[in-house]
Amino acid sequence: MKIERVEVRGLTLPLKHPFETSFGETSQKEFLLVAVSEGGETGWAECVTERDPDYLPETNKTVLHILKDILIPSVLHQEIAGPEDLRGRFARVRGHQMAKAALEMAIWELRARQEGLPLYKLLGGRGGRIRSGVSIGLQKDTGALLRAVETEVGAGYQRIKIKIKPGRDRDLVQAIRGHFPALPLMVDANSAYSLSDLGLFQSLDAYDLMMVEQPLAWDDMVDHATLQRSIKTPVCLDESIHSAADVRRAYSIGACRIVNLKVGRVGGLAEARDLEKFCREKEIPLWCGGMLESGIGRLANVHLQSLPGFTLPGDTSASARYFHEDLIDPPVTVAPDGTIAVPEAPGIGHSVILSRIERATLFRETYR
Ligand code: OSB
Ligand code: MG
Repeated sequence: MKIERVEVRGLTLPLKHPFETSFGETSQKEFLLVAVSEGGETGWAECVTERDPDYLPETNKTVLHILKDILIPSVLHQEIAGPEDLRGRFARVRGHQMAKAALEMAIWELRARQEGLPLYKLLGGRGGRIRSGVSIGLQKDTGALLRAVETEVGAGYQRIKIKIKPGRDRDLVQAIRGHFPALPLMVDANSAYSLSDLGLFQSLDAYDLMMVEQPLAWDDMVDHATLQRSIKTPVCLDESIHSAADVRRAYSIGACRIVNLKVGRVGGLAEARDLEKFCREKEIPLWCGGMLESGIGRLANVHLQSLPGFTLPGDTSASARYFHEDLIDPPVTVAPDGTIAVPEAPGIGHSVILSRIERATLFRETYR
């Protein structure tokens, strides 16, 4: 392959409802899209960074810098064997996984279109349907949370995740369990706690949660291992996992029993495949996280989840939960049985609607 043109766009899309986590509230999604072209064909990918470094250190501006000054020059007009080749090319750059993933995923998508294959086939997935779960942000009060849970259970989602933060944790879980005793339920703390909260997590053992996601610091594994030894509920790592090697390390010290994979967080699809293989071989339950993606990133997650190592429902839910009008057509929909169809058309498999992208675009940079 020889990439002839790369376009990076900054977009803004209003979220239907503000999404609140322990690190803050988002009501307007600000994100980057990368488009790579060769011989009249274009591949698309979405970057998972946000404006501020409150989930992980990368931001839209650090990604722009790394793409423009380092990663794009390393691929533009160069002979590339294929998308698998990019990890090696990007290896000298430390960190910046989200920037690497955005460019790498666009090249995977381009390759899939060139070969006339759905992305999942290139990745070694099975196609068919994937199991969908849902992530519910912090709500204004417990009543609002219970109504949101009821709505999503009614929509068919196979498991419900709620966000927690100090002072808004045990009571929320207790209230949900009061109304939905058998619901597959989990909590995500986004690193809001420390080991001094051990008592809280021990008390959560009483509620039969599927897991507690990233309770402790975003850059920690050792404290998570201490916590996991002291509670029965499985710990799941999100923010702490930046590579397949990180999963190997976490596994070797018992820092978690379940893994959340986000392609942007691990630097791309090639790394994601290695991580999936490790989890499959070690029988570590794995699922795919989400970052409130538009349809472009959402569909890439759908394809990836048809790999057999994804044994638990992910955070990929319907486009309509987030956006009035998604950037793809048709939007991602979830069937009443809580599953999503893996597209069969080339690339991500739904049409990218350029007029909607144009309308949401704040700026655009083209490299030739
Ligand atoms: O921790 O999984 C997370 C959204 C933004 C940043 C971090 C997270 C999330 C979610 C939402 O939980 C998942 C989704 O619905 O896309
Ligand atoms: Mg999380």
